[in-house]
Amino acid sequence: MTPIEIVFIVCAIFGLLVAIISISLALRKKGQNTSPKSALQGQSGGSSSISSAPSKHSFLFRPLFSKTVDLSNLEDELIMADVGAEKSHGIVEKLKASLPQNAGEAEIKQALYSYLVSALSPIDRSLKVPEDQSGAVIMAGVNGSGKTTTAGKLAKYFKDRGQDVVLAACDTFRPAAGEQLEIWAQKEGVGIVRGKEGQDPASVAFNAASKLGPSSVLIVDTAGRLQTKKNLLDELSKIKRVVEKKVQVDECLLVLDATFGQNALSQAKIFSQALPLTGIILTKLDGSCKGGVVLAVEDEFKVPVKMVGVGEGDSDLRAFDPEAFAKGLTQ
Ligand SMILES: Nc1nc2c(ncn2[C@@H]2O[C@H](COP(=O)(O)OP(=O)(O)O)[C@@H](O)[C@H]2O)c(=O)[nH]1
Ligand SMILES: [Mg+2]
Repeated sequence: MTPIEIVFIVCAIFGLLVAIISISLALRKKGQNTSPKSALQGQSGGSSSISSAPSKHSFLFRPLFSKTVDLSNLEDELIMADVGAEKSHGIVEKLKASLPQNAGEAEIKQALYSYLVSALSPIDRSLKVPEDQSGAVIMAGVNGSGKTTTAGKLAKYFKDRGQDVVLAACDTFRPAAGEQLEIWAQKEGVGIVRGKEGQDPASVAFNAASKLGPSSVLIVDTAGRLQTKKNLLDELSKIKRVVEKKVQVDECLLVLDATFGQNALSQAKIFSQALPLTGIILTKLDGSCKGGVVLAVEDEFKVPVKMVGVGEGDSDLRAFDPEAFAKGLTQ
């Protein structure tokens, strides 16, 4: 073998190795992009790359059905996907009216998609907090539903919109709750007012409302202990009353853990007695739940799902988009 032939063979082997490494790297990257988590989180990919402004089509819901559906098992499948018995029955009756008895799965899914879009799209789901004057948002919900986390995410949302934010740590029962909110305030660079342990939550809310500048947003994080039903009701309505002495309360948001399914509804009913709810934020949709609970909660509380929580990070809050919802559910 001549020296030229040896050089030629070495170059060929080297070239082959470079090609193999490039192909395997490209395949690995593609595999990451199509992992179940990023598919769930929609077009924007991982949570860190998602913009804070709740965007359209940025979160696809999980498919509603666990098996092939036809008109005979549709109602059961909807109930199993947390839609709720009454709502499921109503939907199936509506679909049956427009579908042939032997309708196949594709036809049923298409009809369900159209029904969902036409039923959910006309509802106004915007947050009513003005950009050019001060406003307030009160968070309510059972312990662990995601109130404090969502308050932090909302702080980022309003701050990114150009507004000053003051967080009111009104869960004075547990010191850890105030600390948790304090961490969010530091992270997002917004103001916070905390009280002493056991302090009247309404007085903390009032102090925080007194600190608002022009076009600032007050976000009131509250406690959600259900053991003391009467106290909870009194506490929440008093918080709203005192805040209103200083600033208009634009939103009373019920925070619900979607993974609780139907149980989330029965637990949260009490909050609609305490506050005139204006919207729902469904959290933990990145978990194992099926999105059917959206239909059930709107039916139960007669207020719109305005946003959904899809992770623990500050950018993991999305506007609820009926079309993406219907598309994901019926895919
Ligand atoms: N995966 C996930 N976890 C969440 C979401 N929202 C809140 N959490 C977590 O749920 C737990 C309870 O949340 P927290 O805000 O303390 O609930 P609170 O008791 O209602 O204030 C915390 O571990 C949060 O990080 C979400 O959208 N997705
Ligand atoms: Mg909390």
